[in-house]
Amino acid sequence: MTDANATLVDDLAAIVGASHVLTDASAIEPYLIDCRDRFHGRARAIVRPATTAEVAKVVRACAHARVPIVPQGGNTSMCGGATPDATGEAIVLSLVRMKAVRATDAANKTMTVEAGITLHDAQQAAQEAGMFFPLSLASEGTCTIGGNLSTNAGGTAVLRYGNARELVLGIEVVLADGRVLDALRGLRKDNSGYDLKQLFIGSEGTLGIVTAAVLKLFAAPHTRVTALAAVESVDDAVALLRAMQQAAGDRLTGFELLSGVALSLSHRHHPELPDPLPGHPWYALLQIDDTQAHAALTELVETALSRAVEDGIVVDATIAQSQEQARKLWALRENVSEAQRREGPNIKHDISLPISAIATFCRDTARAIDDAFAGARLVVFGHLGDGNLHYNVAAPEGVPAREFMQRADAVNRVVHDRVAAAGGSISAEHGIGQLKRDELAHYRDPLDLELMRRIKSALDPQHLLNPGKVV
Ligand code: 2HG
Ligand code: ZN
Repeated sequence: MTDANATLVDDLAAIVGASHVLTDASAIEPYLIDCRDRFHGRARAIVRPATTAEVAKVVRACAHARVPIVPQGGNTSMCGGATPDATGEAIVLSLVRMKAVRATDAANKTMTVEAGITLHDAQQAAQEAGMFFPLSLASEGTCTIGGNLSTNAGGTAVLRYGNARELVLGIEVVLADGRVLDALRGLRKDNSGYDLKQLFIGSEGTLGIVTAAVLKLFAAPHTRVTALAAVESVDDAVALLRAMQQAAGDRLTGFELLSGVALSLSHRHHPELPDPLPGHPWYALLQIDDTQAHAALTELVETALSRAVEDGIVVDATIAQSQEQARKLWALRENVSEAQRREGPNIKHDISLPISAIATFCRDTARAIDDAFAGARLVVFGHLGDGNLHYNVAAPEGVPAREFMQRADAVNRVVHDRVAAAGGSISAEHGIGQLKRDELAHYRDPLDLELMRRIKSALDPQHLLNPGKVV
């Protein structure tokens, strides 16, 4: 360790306590590798403050020493957004000790939490207060609210409740110079100038470090119906989405698409889960919720699905008869990503498109991938109700997964060119991180990028916050 680094580490230890500045190689390793094992970074130290005031002091010390800071929550980024680069210049600022629920307000339907609370614990806290926080995603046991906000996380209930962006009324942010922006307001209407919080939400820790947030809560659902429908094509899945929206209105909370390949993969790794409608090319998993305890939702869904069968949109369908059956259907969906990971690395595309363009996109892109990379296996699933697909491409049978990953740039070009042509986005809910920085530069309008860089320079003139991410 150089003298300058030793001094900084001492200064940081004086702020957060020596036991919360980690430098030992084995202790820091988990913070340096992303959850997909794509990026192996290095860092001077992992620093774990317990309060906003400590975060502010750490940032001030680093700004003074010109040391970069990589903010980190649960380290579940799909794009290496929370992992430091390989230079070893940065510190990782882990927010996991900041997990307090600072306040709940039943009349205002809000809850103020710190950034390091896991999404699961935030959901639990809302439930204990008799309310509901709807953000829901597969990594909710590990990911944190700070990370959810920094990436504007989506998940499986966006159709009804919106992305993280729509679920936040106020935030507290430590700025690059160590000052604290206290915008922890719980207002549903506030037109007093620029909406600064929205600048920080989705900026992946490149403009400031979110330390707390006022979250919007909702009335808890008391009746829930989950159904799985087998369909012949993506066109039919889109037609079913429209039919269900017509039948259930905004009670349609989630509408997920799964290819037969994706569902079988999940099932292969979880043979204990049911396989109620085997052998179809596509599936839709849908959930309808009502705040009333005895809403006649099952009848509504049965009628809508029967009509869809009569109309030739749905081939077969099943409705979960118990909460346990519903949980298992959802587990089949939520385990797809993990099942894919167990098969080896794959080339992920987290894309969004106008829903009306999705079926054509899927047809054209499947053909183009097969022409260019014969035998490559598509694992397509995602949040059809939001126009968001995980269009993942895995190695052909017999080709080692790591070897196929070397073709990622060429595969990305085939997929993302078609996304761009259809007016879509190359990142729907996973963010940009370090994985998609070049793709962003390739596809975003130069004026968009110029404005982003100007905002970055204005808020972080020394470029110390999460360097190498987003822009
Ligand atoms: C999901 O929807 C996650 O399951 C992960 O966003 C997607 O692994 C993926 O590609
Ligand atoms: Zn997803």
